[in-house]
Amino acid sequence: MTTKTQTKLDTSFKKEVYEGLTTFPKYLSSKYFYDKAGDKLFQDIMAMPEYYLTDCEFEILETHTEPIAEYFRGKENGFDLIELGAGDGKKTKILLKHLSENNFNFVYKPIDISQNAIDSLSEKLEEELPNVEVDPEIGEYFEVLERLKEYNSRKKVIVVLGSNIGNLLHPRAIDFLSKLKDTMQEDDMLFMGFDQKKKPETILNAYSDETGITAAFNKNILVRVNRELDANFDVESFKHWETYDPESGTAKSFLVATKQMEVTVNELDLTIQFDPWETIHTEISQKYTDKVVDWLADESGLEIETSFTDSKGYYKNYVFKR
Ligand code: AVJ
Repeated sequence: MTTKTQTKLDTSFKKEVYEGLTTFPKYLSSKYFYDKAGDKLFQDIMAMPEYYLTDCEFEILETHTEPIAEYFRGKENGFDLIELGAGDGKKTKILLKHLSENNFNFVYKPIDISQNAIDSLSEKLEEELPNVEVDPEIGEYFEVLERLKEYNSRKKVIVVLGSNIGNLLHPRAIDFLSKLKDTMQEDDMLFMGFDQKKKPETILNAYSDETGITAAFNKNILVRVNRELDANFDVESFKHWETYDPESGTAKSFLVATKQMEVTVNELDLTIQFDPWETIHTEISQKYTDKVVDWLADESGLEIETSFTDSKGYYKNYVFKR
């Protein structure tokens, strides 16, 4: 990571934490979950039986590897496979393996906000799929989108897995998709995972597991603020709480103060008060239907070419064109 990017992330972190803790109701952005401990906790989440998203997307990629790869295939000069929010790349590896074994001509460009994730992904790929050319980048989605415009000499396949778009409320999702569309040319495509609406219990369980992994993941943002901004959150006095509204399809995570507290954030010269049961909203995980994805695509100037789903119909990966 360049020093410039690092500084930019640092200042936006400070700015956003200040903003989020001084407005009412309080919030902290889920994009700051992913430090070293957060990356590890998210990997633990993906391995939990309750967190069906990972298994479903795995199943989709495994069952439909060939047709998906055929959508990716470029002309003579191949394609750039650009993955936003690559994380540990476990699921993408299914596709990479197939593409590599079948001599597709492509470069894999994983992009992630987490330096840790990118480092370990690059190392693993070098070991497991040495024939795949990997060209990683660190950055936030919107900032990376600008740079995507440079990849225009051949077909671009943009991949966003894990229902990562679910962290964005619809207006921001449309903004994101529109900006993706703006970087796309005629033959380019977008391959994106959207978690679907389903039985509310199933969704709630995925975000409030009994073992407390999701709770630890959510609270880790306070641990991070403590460490990086010299704050004194009493992390154990906050309770992880999840809600799911089956009408809007929005799952929301909160940290709830279980008592009156005063917290000092030294790096921000800030002291804040929590009333008993006051909340910090940390994350949304939006659930979708075909209708909603159709509407998002329409609003963004994209067209759905096809979609793939798992045997339970819990999750869908859509192929978009502009
Ligand atoms: C990585 C944003 C897709 O919202 O399902 C998992 C993150 N949060 N458990 C999601 C998450 C709590 C995840 N995304």
